[in-house]
Amino acid sequence: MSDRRAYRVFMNVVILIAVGCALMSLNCSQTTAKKAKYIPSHEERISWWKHAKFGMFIHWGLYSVPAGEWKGDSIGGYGEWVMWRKKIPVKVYEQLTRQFNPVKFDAEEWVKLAKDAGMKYMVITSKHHDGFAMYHSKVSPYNVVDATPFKRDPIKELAEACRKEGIKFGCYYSIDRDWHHPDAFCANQGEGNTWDYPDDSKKDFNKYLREKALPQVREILTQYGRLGIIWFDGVGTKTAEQNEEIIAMVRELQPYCLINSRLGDWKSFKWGDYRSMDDNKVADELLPYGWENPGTINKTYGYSKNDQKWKSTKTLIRMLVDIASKGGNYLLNVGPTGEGVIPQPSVERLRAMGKWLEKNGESIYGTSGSPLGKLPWGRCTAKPGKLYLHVFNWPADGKLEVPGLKDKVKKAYLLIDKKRAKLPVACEDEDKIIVSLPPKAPDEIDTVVVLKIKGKVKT
Ligand code: H79
Repeated sequence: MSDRRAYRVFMNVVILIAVGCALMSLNCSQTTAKKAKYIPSHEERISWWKHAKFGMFIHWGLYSVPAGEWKGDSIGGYGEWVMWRKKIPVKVYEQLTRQFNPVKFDAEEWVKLAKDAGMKYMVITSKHHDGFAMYHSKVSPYNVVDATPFKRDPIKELAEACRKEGIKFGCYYSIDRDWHHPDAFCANQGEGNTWDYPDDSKKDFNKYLREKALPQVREILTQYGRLGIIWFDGVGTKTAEQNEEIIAMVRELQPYCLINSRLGDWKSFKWGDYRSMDDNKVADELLPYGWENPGTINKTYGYSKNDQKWKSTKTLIRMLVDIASKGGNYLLNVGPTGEGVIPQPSVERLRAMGKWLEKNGESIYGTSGSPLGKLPWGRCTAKPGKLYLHVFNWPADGKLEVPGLKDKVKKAYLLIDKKRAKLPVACEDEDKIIVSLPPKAPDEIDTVVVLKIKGKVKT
């Protein structure tokens, strides 16, 4: 073989090896691409949420400006429904954009409040039924950055502040309802925009879905980093196929993002990762799946200046405990003003809840519901090897009866007692024990007695 020929053969081999390597690396990168599409199991997705138990819901939008009043009339009920209540024409409601300039808004402050309250996640309205996007949307100019003097993107600011503070961030999106869009037909008769767009037969719901709702959901899922939850609401019109399509989109773009059941259903748990109960509804008993109470501190979600029916701190703490004892989460709402301020009565109550959780958080976070059924004096939450007895009504004789427990109690003590001094425990009969308590309740709202149990709890 001439030198030239040998060189050519050599070069051919080099080229072959190079092409081979390139192909292999392409194959590798395809494998990586496949890996990136890994879909975590339901358990993997939901474990943080199950542990979290307590989150902040925020209803904030154009409706926060009229604040539950229209032309001097107080609307009562839900402030965020003012457009529907007063049948305000789109063209008139749109004028609210000019007044939306919440100069006092401070994302860090809101997130810090959630943290002080002991909340572990936050869900804010990115679009409510009024159709106004509270984030920078390219799909519709009817959004907070392009249409208001404020010009800032609160969703972006909150997402960043949450990331910094270790709070999971989620967005609420009213998907089937949109009073601004002429095609958003509403299956629940009368709850759509029937004043601007009276003829339902002319509405092409699919058009609304394709040109607004789905592209906006895509924006939310791609513009703000990892979302903990996409919280759908305003439902009842989409078909099962449309629901499936949305789930597929969420899973593709954000494999770890939770979807609540209101994607497709109000009254049952057919869709999504966990069940959102009706507004302010608590399950009657321990449920075998994740559920959440979307609750209000007063009556309204969106700010309403005449709604002063504030639940007491005692009620709110006991709600949280009741919900946890039934295996649920509490997504407790605040309705900031048009200036961007969370009402003081909400702030005070949330801080008080945080104080209680600082001392008693062990009996809430990461717990499962009560294995004991109904208890006459309060509620119970559980962790492996431990029961937390939440005593709402302190027994006058200092004897706390715990019915239905078949296990040997290794030790009983008060959760707030740093020394964990033993409380005397007597075994009355096979499945009832009696814990002797101090004469006065150390915490009148809820004193937690811990029972250390041998092995798994048997009831
Ligand atoms: O965002 C909050 C509510 O605005 C929303 N869900 C929570 C989280 C919600 N959308 N629809 N519904 C609740 C149920 C519908 C309730 C209604 Fe009514 C009863 C519509 C008409 C009668 C309540 C009372 C709203 C207006 C009057």
